[in-house]
Amino acid sequence: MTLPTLDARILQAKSVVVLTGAGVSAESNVPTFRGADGLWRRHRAEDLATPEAFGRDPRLVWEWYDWRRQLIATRRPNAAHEAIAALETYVPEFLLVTQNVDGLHRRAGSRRMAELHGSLWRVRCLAEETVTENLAVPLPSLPPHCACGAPLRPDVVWFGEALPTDAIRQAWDAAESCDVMLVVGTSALVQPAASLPMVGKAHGAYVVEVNLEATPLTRIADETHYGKAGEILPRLLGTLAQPRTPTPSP
Ligand code: BV8
Repeated sequence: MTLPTLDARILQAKSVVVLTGAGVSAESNVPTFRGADGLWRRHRAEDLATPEAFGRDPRLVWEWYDWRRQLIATRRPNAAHEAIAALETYVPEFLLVTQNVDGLHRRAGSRRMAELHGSLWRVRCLAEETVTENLAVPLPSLPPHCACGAPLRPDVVWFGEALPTDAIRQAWDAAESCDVMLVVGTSALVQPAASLPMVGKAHGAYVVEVNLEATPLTRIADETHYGKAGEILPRLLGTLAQPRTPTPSP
């Protein structure tokens, strides 16, 4: 008995979740966290992506984020982002759950999305707690300040910080009820995001992993496809990776 192809399985699915990590942006030349050119290589996560680091040296932390914003501003979504954005238009109940903060999924057209770790392109006032979009590249001053005079922080989730409740609830609910979960470009090391595929599997989802290498998730995945997401997703998803052609008006 031959297994249904993934696109056929997705077409029969009512609900699909896609979980992405930094690997989905690698072919846009955005450095991943733990790869050979990884972001953490030049900096230790503990030194920069924590509230303690920000409290100790907000300027150093903002220099790192401003550098990442400037780099990502010159990058474009790749075929993997585009395939995921197209897939969303074919599935009745679809949720993209991303750990990425680079904004490339949104630029590719993804809309039904939970950003578990926030976004580099939003800032939060430490006094008013207000969150605003900020696309300034480079930032005019480091650390930037709110109009009220208080310092701003990146609206991202640092290590030791809780994830946004609405995003994590949305992701957990979707993982518990999806028929297919596609996991793309994550080392599956960072919690609680890394637990989502196990939640999906435990509730009967068919789990498909796309990665350059094996991860802690590989042993529970129903399928693992080794290679670059920008090459594999269009092949795996077939016509579902192509934007819907608008039906010509009669
Ligand atoms: C929390 C935003 C509690 C900032 C990030 C349980 C067990 C163990 C540890 C913990 C646990 N619970 C909590 C922890 C601690 C910690 C944690 O998980 N630590 C790990 C390192 C062990 N978790 C937390 O602190 C979380 N908070 O749990 O708080 C709490 C609860 C209530 C109240 C208070 C507190 C917060 C975690 C979020 C941290 N923020 N980012 C920023 O970006 O600056 S995490 C950071 O890592 C990014 O978001 C990134 O996305 C994420 C995960 O990494 P990946 O995306 O997977 O990237 P990576 O480079 O690792 O891997 C890339 C993969 O792609 C590789 O597998 C590679 O092979 C593959 N690849 C590369 N190229 C391609 C490719 N695949 C396909 N195609 C390619 N071309």
